[in-house]
Amino acid sequence: MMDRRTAIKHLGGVASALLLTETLGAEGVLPSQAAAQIAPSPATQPAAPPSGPFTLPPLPYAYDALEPSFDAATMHLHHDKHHQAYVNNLNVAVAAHSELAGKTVEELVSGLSSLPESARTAVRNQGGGHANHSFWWPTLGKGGAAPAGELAKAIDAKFGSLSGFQEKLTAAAIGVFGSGWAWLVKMPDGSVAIETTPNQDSPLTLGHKPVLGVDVWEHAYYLKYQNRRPEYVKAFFQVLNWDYVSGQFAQKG
Ligand code: MN3
Repeated sequence: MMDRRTAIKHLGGVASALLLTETLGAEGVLPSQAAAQIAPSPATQPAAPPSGPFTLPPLPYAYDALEPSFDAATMHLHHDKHHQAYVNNLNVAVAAHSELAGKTVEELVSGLSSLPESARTAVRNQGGGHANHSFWWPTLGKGGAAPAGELAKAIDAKFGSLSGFQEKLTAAAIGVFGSGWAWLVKMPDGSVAIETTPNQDSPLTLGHKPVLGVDVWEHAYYLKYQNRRPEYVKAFFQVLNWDYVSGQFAQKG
């Protein structure tokens, strides 16, 4: 019978390495010790993002409140993951800029051109994402089938009718190439207009106040509607909270 040394000599390199590993395992390395050797040390793990100054606002309704138009799974993903990521990334971006501390995200996005260049792109993208979504959630819900008061007058003056407005906003939303938003905004002269923004750019950067908007990033609809953006935009009008939007419009300067 061959002894062990002779046996290893007779095996190929890979097989002998395997045999050697087995032997080490048998010599009493505990599984927990082995795991500790494999796991990265704490020093090599990325630090947790700063928890402020910006925080994720809770949804002002249940995750399934907009069913069946907007499904609960999409709302969880959209709010808890996508919006949270904008908040986290914005906190990282402003952590290196003490001069930005104390500003609201709306102030940051409104004053993009005055920001230090090293912070501008991050505030534009991450701050825009935080501002746009924070604005958006409360405009959804079940409340009113049509605009009221000053907003109803402004929409009629600009678009002739509610259905005329809905047609034009739908066309604008469907026409956004790639990711972005379609908005109804309030102009400095008090009139309303439809505009689109790419990515997470905010109308605030242009000096226009969002009145309502449609998020046409695929993350907003792909789970339920896949590539059918027109169906999603139609569903958006089913969950637009006209009472809230009209009230906000009447309050704004
Ligand atoms: Mn979104």
